[in-house]
Amino acid sequence: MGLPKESDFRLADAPVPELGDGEILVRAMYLSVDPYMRGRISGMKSYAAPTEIGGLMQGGGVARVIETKNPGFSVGDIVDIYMGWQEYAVSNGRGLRKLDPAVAPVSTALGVLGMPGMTAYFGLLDICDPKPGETVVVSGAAGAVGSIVGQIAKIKGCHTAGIAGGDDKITWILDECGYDAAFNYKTTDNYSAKLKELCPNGIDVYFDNVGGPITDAVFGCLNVGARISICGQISQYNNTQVEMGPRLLGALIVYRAKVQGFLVSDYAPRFSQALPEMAGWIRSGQIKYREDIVEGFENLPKAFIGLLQGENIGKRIVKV
Ligand code: NAP
Ligand code: FER
Repeated sequence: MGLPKESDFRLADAPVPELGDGEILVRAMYLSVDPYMRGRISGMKSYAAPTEIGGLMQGGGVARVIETKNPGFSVGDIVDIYMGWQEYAVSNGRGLRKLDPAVAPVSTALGVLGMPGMTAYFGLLDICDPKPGETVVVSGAAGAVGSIVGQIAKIKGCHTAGIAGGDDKITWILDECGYDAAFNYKTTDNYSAKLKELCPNGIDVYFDNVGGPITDAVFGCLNVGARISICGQISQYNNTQVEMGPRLLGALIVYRAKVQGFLVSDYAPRFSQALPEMAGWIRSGQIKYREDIVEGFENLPKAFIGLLQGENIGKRIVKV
């Protein structure tokens, strides 16, 4: 309960298993820290399977093949692999994606060209279907997902407003990610007044990464026919007591708005179409991304705890 502490984590040694036929051994290059990992260690029911006390923290990684008994892989191949917070892992190769460093830096497989990028893509386009001229508001707008959502909305011809928790974050999303408007929720008292100022035509689409009082304020500024994508509720992940609510659902009647939660994994069959489109937008300069790289395997817990506190700009990754 509450914000995890470094003392909740333990670094442990274990022997590297012998390879069986068809298996590969990989060594981690980059490991991901993501907000959903909080759900694994909450003791509450979550869509992410729990990590038991003493178990390995699960998560995505980018790793190099260092030994192989699988004809589909060569030593030196770089793969996107769900390997958890460990330096070495054995895999049968199923479900691994080989990465080409010539296409993009391989670390992007954990960010813009990986799970968070696909979350932005489908959570915006599939759930909200933004139309040219509409106003799109994004919370968590300077993070791995939110920074990409605003840029896709811009590509679709929308007016975009972002909400994030730092002046440096606001500068980055305005100057680099092309958000039309933005505000720092940590230094703004009246979110509702600010939203009305920044979105004079009302809000047609809301991409919610955070929940809580920010989302309450957006609900009061919707347009008729608004669409709301519930991507994450990070403001609630460290709560020690479940908050009551939502209480503002009357707004959905007034504005005949639609709210939908989604999981990126449900779109996995469509990633192979969306990834090349995203890569094209990066090449054409229409999508900018930023990685927030923390060095050192031993710093995984610290990097994860800092992510939950908003230390990161863009996608936080640990370089092993
Ligand atoms: P991220 O935004 O890069 O990092 C998390 C950010 O959350 C922090 O930088 C911090 O930024 C913000 N935050 C922390 N506490 C907050 C609070 N009390 N109120 C408002 N903001 C707070 O993380 P991400 O990987 O892109 O994930 C963003 C959200 O998407 C998360 O809620 C995550 O669970 C969700 N997600 C959902 C799916 C899905 O399939 N549904 C997939 C991926 C991610 P500030 O400085 O702005 O506070
Ligand atoms: C997944 C579905 C959802 C997944 C991650 C998420 C790593 C993230 C959800 C969140 O951050 O709330 O299959 O795989």
